[in-house]
Amino acid sequence: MSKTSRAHTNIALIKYWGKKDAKLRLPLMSSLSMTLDAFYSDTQIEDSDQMSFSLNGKQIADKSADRVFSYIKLMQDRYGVSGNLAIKSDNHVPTAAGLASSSSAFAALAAAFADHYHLDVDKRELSRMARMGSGSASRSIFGGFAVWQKGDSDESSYAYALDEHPQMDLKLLAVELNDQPKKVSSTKGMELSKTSPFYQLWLDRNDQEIADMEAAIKAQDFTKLGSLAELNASEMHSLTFTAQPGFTYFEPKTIEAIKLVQELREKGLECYYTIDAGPNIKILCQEKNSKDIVNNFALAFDSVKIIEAGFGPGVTLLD
Ligand code: 2P0
Repeated sequence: MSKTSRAHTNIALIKYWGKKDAKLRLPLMSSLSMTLDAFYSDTQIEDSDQMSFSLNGKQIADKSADRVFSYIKLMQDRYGVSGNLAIKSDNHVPTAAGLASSSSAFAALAAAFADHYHLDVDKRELSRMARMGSGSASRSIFGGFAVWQKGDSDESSYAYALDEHPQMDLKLLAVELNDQPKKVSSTKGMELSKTSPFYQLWLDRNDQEIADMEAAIKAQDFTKLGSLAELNASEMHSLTFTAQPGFTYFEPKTIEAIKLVQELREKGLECYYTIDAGPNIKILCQEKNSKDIVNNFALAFDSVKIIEAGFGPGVTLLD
């Protein structure tokens, strides 16, 4: 049996939104993220007489199990190993977080796979392995701030740690506005977005956006970091509006929440938003303001669920 591997989810501050190679999951741009302490996946693998996948204690036999099994097959072929496996995963990523669990799930699965077969892989290689399960999982191998450099091949596309133990005062508030499953998958949304007339501009701006964000992190400049993250998320969502045909992940409450963030900022309660491939908003703020921001959201939205997260660690094997 493998040890239990634990990986945390991450939130992209500069986003991955476009694939160059869907099979290898090579991205068209580099991305930069914050790993989050509040949300994680635990995974264990053992030999078995047939392939099985259980999630949060329940046997799964749907599309998500097929995705896990085809990933295992891909990794077994890559490393010349074989055998049926029982895969057990526990996701500590509440729906209320509005965060995709695929980043922590595939980072934990890659690490459990490497441990089960005693593969001699370093974190860079683990990041490449995780990338092939889900692009954003490449970044969850590392704690703190991580960069996934796009590269142009399987060998050169991996994440690395920018700062695994940041001293910066930065919190993320995951605000649940809507708990319905998203209608357009990330993979589909990325492909559709390529038809936007702004898509080339999105790619052209990537190097500068990464460099600017790295500088903001180095300077521990919260205002710069928040403004850049908000702009990058808005650029990503502009691609969905301007795709042919256009679509959006936003719901009416998403717009209300964006306006509230803008109002709070004007009142001196500094905060910024970022939004992934769904209607929920994540707020970047400093510890001193987080309670006030939560209270303002609770007043504006009935029975809203908000979870606060700080910096999380990279993937680890538990004893
Ligand atoms: C990100 N997202 O950088 C971007 C921003 C959503 C918006 O990565 O297709 O599940 O498995 O490689 O990693 C969500 O997509 O995509 C994502 P696949 P993934 O975090």
